[in-house]
Amino acid sequence: MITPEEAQNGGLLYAGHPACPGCGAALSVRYLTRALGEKTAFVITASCWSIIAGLPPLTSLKCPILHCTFPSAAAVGSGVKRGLVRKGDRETNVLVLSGDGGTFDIGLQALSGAAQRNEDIIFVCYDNEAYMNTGGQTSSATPYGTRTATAPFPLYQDRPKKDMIRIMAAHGIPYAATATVAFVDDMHRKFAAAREIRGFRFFHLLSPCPPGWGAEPDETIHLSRLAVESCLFPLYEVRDGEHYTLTYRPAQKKPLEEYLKLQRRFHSLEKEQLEAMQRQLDLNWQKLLQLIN
Ligand SMILES: Cc1ncc(C[n+]2csc(CCOP(=O)(O)OP(=O)(O)O)c2C)c(N)n1
Ligand code: SF4
Repeated sequence: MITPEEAQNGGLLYAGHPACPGCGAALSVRYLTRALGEKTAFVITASCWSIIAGLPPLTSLKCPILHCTFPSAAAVGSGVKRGLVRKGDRETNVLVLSGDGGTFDIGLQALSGAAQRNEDIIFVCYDNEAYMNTGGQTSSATPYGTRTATAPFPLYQDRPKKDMIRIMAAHGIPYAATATVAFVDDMHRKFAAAREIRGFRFFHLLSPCPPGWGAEPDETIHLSRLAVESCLFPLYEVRDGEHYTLTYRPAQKKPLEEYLKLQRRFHSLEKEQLEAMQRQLDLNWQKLLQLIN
């Protein structure tokens, strides 16, 4: 549980950063760095976060940052960590921060390699469900039914979202977890736990993006909560690739439509498509419950 002192501090993120109002990706980093502490170094891929981190000599993060290309992210993170250890620093957390495009698509090869080698790094995917920094193109994290810049009306994403946690768990890594900004205590507890674990740790953070999702900036927390309460984005963790634990169980599952109707990216959906999405969600939720130990 986050302490009152921790809740007061802004983590490693300065105020006045250039993210859009209501940016879930910026909030995620504010919260997760409260748990990781000052001895953290960031490796950041090309993404909105390379802008949010600030153009040198300005910075929004109170820690070292290395910007890298998409495909190399996990390899660069591994190299930074090994270099620090070589210099006698075993303490600093090396955190690779990447969007869903950089994680689910372009960086997947190096990510899989680093996970398989069990490199001692924390890989964080903030998932805004498209390539937002370049105008909102479809990624393989974009959910079925979404209108994106590369799927203009009347087209929409017609493939399901990749299940990244299951892909990472299949590598047998020590720790993988989902988290999102409406559940600050849950996120804090998971990053505090990850800090104490050695080896590869992976986080999938659902991060609402008001301009990209066609949502109001003050709805970010509400959307994040609805995603969890509808069981669209369950909160859980997986240890050693096989021990699945649900960290929050909604008392009553909310209808998916409540979440979708607040976002213009879903407004062209027909009733049949909405029903198909609800059916798929129900199936995914049942499949996850079967994995819970
Ligand atoms: C190999 C490569 N392809 C394309 C680009 C252009 N590019 C820069 S940022 C970006 C979008 C990144 O999307 P994502 O990883 O989802 O992060 P977000 O922008 O949503 O934060 C793209 C396509 C690039 N820098 N490198
Ligand atoms: S486009 Fe979205 S992810 Fe990027 S800074 Fe703005 S709100 Fe954040």
